[in-house]
Amino acid sequence: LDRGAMVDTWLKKYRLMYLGAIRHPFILGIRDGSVDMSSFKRWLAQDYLFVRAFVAFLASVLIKAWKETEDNSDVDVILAGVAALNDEIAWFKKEASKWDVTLDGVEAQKINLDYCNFLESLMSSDISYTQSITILWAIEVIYQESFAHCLEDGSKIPDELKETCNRWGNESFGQYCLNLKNIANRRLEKASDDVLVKTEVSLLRILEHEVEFWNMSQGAS
Ligand code: HMH
Repeated sequence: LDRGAMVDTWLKKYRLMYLGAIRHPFILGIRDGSVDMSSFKRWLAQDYLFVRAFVAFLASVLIKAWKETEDNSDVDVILAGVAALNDEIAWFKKEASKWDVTLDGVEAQKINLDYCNFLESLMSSDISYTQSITILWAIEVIYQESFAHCLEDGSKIPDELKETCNRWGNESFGQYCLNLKNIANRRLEKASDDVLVKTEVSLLRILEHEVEFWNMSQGAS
C-alpha cells in the first residue's frame, strides 16, 4: 500500500462516487447552460448557510494544525482558506442580491441540515488533525473540480454564471486544494490504522453528502 499517496488511492477506489459528485447533472447543467435558474437560486441560498457552518469547521481545523504541527506551514495554508471564506461570504451576499435571493432568515433544508450536523460532529476535539485536514481537502476539491469542469473547453456557461464558476474553478483555488492534498497525504503516511479507517469512512460520507447537496439544489428533499 503506497501511503504516500493515500488520498489518490482512495480517489481511485471510489472513482464512480467521486465522479457522481464532480459531474453531477446540476454542474453539467451549468456547464452547458441548461441549468434551471430556480435550482441555481436554491443552491445559492443553501450553500450560503452551508458555508457559515463550514467557517466553524475550518476554524476547528486551524486549531488542530496549531496544536499538532511543528512549523507554521500548515497553519498558513489553512489561514489562507479562512481569508478566502471571508471573501466568499461577502460574494454570496452580493450574488444573492443580484438574483433577488434573500439570505436573512432563509431556512436550511433537511439535506443541508444533515450535512451541517455531520460537519459539526467532525469539529470535535476527538477527531484527529489528520482526519480533519483530509475532510477539508475533500470538501474543497469537489467544488474545485466541479466548477473547473464548467470552465473547460466546450463549455456554454451563461455569462451571469461565469463568476460563480471562477470562484471555485480558478487556478489559485486549485493550488490551495493541492496544498491541502499534500498535507493530507503527508499526515496519512504516518497515521495509525485506526485513523486511516476513520478517515476513509468519513470521506465516503462526505461524497454522499455532496451528491445529496446537488440533488437538493435540483429540488430533492
Ligand atoms: C456543499 N461543499 C458545499 N459547499 C461549498 N461551498 C463547498 C463544498 C466548498 O467550498
